[in-house]
Amino acid sequence: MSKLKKYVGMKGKQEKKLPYRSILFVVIVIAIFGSAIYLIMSKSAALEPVDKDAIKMTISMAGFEPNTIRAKAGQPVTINLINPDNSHHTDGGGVHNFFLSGGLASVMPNLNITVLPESQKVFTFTPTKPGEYHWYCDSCCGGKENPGMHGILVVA
Ligand SMILES: [Cu+2]
Repeated sequence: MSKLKKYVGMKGKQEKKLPYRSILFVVIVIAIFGSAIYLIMSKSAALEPVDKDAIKMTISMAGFEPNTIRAKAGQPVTINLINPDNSHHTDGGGVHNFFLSGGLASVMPNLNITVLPESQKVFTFTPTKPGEYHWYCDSCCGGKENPGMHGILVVA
């Protein structure tokens, strides 16, 4: 048998193995991507707000819900902020926050409330002057630049 024949023989064997290896490769790729998608999409059972009297607000990659709240000057506002996202999000690790600047005149307290993945926080503040105050999430998807991560507090 010449060297050339041996080589051709080996090549033939390799070609027979190829479909099996291709299938294995595809299965592994599907398993890896499937797990990644599952980890990102899976959410724990909806978190029930710990404070039933507070305004229930959800913050996730979909934005704030609700994204408008109304209040009266001089009256305290309590928000129960729930973050249902898990920590497998690559953008910000599933952490969100509620950032509201009272501005230079300090007619509103400055708020910077961070909510870790799959958890919630209750916070209270008292707006002192009527007006519209803008809040946003500063920890994901470009933060302030992301048009979906905003909300308006209307104080009468
Ligand atoms: Cu966010």
